[in-house]
Amino acid sequence: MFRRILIANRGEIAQRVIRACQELDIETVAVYSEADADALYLRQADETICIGKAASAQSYLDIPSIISAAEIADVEAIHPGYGFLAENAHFAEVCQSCQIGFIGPSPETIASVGNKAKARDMAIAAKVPVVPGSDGPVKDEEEAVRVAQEIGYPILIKASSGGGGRGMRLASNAPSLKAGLRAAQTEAKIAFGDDTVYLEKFVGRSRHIEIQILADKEGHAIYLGERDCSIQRRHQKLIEESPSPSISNKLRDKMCAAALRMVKISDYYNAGTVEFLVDHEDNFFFIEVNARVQVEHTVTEMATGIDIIQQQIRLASGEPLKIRQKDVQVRGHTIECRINAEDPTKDFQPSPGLIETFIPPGGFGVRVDSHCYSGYTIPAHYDSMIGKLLVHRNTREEAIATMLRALKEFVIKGPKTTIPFLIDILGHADFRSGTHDTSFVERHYTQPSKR
Ligand code: MV4
Repeated sequence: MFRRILIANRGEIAQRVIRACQELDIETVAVYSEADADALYLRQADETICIGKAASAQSYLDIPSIISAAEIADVEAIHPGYGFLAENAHFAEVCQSCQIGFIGPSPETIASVGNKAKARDMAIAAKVPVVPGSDGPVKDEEEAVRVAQEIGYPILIKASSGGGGRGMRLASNAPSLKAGLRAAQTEAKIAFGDDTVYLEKFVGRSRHIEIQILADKEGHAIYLGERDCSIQRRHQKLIEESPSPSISNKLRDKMCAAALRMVKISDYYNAGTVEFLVDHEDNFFFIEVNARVQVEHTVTEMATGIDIIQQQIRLASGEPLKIRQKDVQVRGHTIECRINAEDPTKDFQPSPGLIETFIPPGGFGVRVDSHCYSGYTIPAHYDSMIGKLLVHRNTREEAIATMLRALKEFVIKGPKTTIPFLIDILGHADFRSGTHDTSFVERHYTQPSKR
């Protein structure tokens, strides 16, 4: 087991990893930018090192600076969290070449599943259903138009190096396909340094269901049930839950088995998520693999009682997977709401600044993962998520009631937050009935002009 770990991240996930390490008697080294000097997680770490300026490129994305901190602090491994360098194969490689453990998959696996077109090819080879689409990247307009004719519009243009909705364009006919192709390639070149794109038939009225997996370096892998992440706004997840209110046990078993086949064919180890779409006829389609721990890993922790971060650390240290599939039980119902410092009355524009009062909710079945406190100033430089509120109860109805009570109890004075918006969603009939799909937010909360 590792003696000392550096957390190459900030905010609530840095705090989450520090807590996991403390319970494993592992010393922690936290890094921070100048904008995070008053962050709560720094007070919980054994050692703290400032790695640079507020801008992510000069701190949390600065590989030489993070590696230097790791060398100075003499750590044995780095936990990348999510975002930033978590799915950067080059960073994982640099760790490897510096004999520093990387708490995640191998650089090769990160690179292969990180190329969404290659991941599709692996899914096909593993007999995992994929959406009808192009056979690998499309070379030019002619090929794109021909493929689109074969599979039928509407078509989604996706960046091979994208993911999470970035670089995606929807086309409903040949002219919009040609325009969308150029736009997607330009955006992908700038954002990812790779302009290759592939096509998929757009699956409308779909639900976004992802399977959490854990795998060791000897090839033993288990699934930890699913998370339904269909409540999203512009590809940002807002509410996640487990189990999904809308899939049968038969469909669940098929998706979990498919997720394990993806793990096997990609030589995946550590924690990961296999993402699927489910259409309104209960057909499921592979979308992508997320080679990192996700924001919403906490939903699965509450649902199964398994500490995913501690499992990541154990697996990265070379321990075999000790949890057997038959021991994994998804109990009760878990719902998570992401709390963002954004103003729902102003098109969700970020609302950073001083938190005058911060009083998180508590009580039966409530968990709050947040790095905020009264007097903390939310910096403007990073993602607007300031915490996660989770509830775990025996039934979905009870979980919704507890979540509503907890959201109303949450006091955050100063910055605007999405709490009122979340309260509205939790009260909406389509959400409460569990019949919603990924178009829910757009359909119920987006002015026609902004659709
Ligand atoms: C799709 C899709 C429909 N058809 N692919 C979104 C980002 C990444 N996780 C995959 N995503 C999707 N891929 C096909 N062929 C629907 C989504 C999707 C989505 C798309 C638009 C708006 C919101 C969405 C929420 C979840 C999934």
